[in-house]
Amino acid sequence: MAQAGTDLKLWYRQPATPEEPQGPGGYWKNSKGWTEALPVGNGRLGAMVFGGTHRERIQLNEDTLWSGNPVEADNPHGAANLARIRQLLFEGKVTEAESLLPELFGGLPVGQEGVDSKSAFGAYQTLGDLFLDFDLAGEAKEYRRELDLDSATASCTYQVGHCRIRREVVSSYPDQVLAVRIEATAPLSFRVSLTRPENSETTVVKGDLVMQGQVSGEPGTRFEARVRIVCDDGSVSASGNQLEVTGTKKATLFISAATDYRRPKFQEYILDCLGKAAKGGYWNLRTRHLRDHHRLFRRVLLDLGATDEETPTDVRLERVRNGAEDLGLEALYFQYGRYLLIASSRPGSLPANLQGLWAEGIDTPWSADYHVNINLQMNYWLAQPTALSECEEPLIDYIEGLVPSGTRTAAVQYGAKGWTTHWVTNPWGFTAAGSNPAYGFFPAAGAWLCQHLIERYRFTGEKRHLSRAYPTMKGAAEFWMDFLKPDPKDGWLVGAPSSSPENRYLLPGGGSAGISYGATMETQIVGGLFDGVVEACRALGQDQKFRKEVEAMRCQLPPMRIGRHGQLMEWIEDYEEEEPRHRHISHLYGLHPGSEINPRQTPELARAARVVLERRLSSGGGHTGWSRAWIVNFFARLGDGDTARFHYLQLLRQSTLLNLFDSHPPFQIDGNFGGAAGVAEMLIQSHEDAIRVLPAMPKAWREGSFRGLRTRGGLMVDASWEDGQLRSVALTALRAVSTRIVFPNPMGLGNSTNLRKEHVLKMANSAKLKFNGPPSSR
Ligand code: FUC
Repeated sequence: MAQAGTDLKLWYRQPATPEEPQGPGGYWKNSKGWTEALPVGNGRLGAMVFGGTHRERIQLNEDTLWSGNPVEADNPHGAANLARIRQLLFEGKVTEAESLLPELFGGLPVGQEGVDSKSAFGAYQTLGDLFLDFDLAGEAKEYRRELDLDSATASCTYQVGHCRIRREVVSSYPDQVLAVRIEATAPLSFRVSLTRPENSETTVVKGDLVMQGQVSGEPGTRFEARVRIVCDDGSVSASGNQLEVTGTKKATLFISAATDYRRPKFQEYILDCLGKAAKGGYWNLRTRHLRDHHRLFRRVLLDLGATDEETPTDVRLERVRNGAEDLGLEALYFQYGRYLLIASSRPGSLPANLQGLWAEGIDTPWSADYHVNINLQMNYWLAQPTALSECEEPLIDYIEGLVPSGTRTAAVQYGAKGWTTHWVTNPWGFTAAGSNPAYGFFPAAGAWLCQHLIERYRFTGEKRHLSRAYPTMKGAAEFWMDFLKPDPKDGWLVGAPSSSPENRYLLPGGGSAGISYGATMETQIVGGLFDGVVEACRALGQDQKFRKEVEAMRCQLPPMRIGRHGQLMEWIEDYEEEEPRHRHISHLYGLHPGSEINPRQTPELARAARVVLERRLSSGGGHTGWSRAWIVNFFARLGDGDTARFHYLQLLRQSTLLNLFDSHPPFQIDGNFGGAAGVAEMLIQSHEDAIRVLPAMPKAWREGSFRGLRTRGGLMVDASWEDGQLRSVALTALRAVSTRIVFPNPMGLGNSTNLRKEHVLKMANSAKLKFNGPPSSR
């Protein structure tokens, strides 16, 4: 499939600002140059390529390079104290409950608030930096640096004197190595070094450059990175702890790295990968890399009708910030989200963390961990609709991996069956509660993660996946079946204590509180989990007795209610929020990513959801990248394409760095993924009882097309439009399909003149259907 007509390159006329890596601890904000550098990755090995002319810096990551260790942080008295805390909340003694909460019920302090990489909670850290120091006399000219999303290659070309130089960097999934290819028109000489801010030593071993070390923790993750240089001409020699390359016109650096996190014999694994890759040579590696990447990336095409490959990306971004229209950049940002997911999450890797795969320092922002009160979930919103199901596998594995410690947390902390987790997790299985009332007590995080398990089934229909996921979903439901209790006023089943992530509310008598009971988001998430479990029991034909119990409890959850401003209430009472612009808009979970609220079946709640958005936005909300991205998805679900696009543009204008990374600030990748997911929501929706094509089409996207988007129920959809009118839709059934399809304007099957806005679909597996709109007025 050709990708013509769409922008698929980020490019620049200058290298990323060449900043030296700082020592440990200095990275919370990321160096300026680092967010100009360009990312490549294969899910496991990541690199940020600076493209320097005389000194190249390639900052490296390996997905399991985590400090810290497993730790039991559940409060051993939690279960015994729960009833008291709950009783105080039910009696309206919120301040008292909140003051006792950290001590009586909070998790043990292990630094899980994510600021100290030396704590047991740990942090995701840089692997180190690879430097290439070229012996070049004179200034570089005719410089160009780019990241080609279609080939997943970062490259730079320039000229010094009469020597033309081209370098390209790929991270190969099939070969599990990074490769740097260097070609020059005259012999080049350069030194190669590997460094890390702490805990490492670099030596030359049998001609390879080898960096080894161990980070803090008990016992602390051991790691190794190894560079092997293969030159077509010239020579390679050791010089202290560096390699020296002399007089080459063509050379390849093969780089592999691993830790003992998942492989006790990680050093053998590295040697094996390097040996195979180097033996086959760069061009064979590149061929395998392209085949692998194209298989995923080329499944989806988005063309918004305009492209501008002549203007550098930083200049385009600046123009958009100043109000210019650049539809090509809007399409590019969408595809960049898909690119970044392919690069940071592949079968066998850990899921994309707060920074995907790319982290510069030792004390990384929020430990670059897995926050699960929005961030990790947002990272995967685009996986199913944009045809990257494989890339979601690390998340599925990760959720399962939380169950053993989450079961302990449920038992120790709550005396409950099943499993749960709270607002932050890490690859060491951290699931305990925190001690801060506004964010530490979010036991609905486990249930929220389970949404990805059932949604994957809704999209793919994979029974094997569902059978595997069902025990995890059931365990999450069992926790809630134990934890929910009738509230004293209405008898609804509610969680207590309960929070609306990170937000606090004003108490009628003065002061504020972060906990309550039956917070709206929690109820929505638990309702969604129960629905998912019921659906899974039916689909698998098992556990019918349990299903009935779940159904019975589902009916007793509190209804969503509308408050004094006409807003959907965030808490069980109509409280005012302490921070009206709060970045978490948790109670709209039911609108997105849940599906309880929509303009057709629940118009009043949809209106109340809009009031929430208006109130947040009029107080300055949407100020973090991920929050803005969520707002894009909300408006798309409300069917308001123009407002959705306005916020998509705000994401580009206010929360996007020069390499198009999302900025919280600092860099945080969730906004990239959430923004791309928002575009998919504007183009196609399938969360109700029908497939809706162009459900939230912005007027500014006058003409265009997409190919390859996926829906729940198993359809692949291609569509094109002109003057805002849908012109053609092609459907491919990826399994037997039975649904309705709804168009924004009348469409007819094939060449039929019988045009309607809605059709009933029954398609056999692999069947194709084509709908056409009325003849174009042009
Ligand atoms: C959530 C958010 C913060 C930040 C952090 C990593 O808890 O509230 O804004 O994104 O995760």
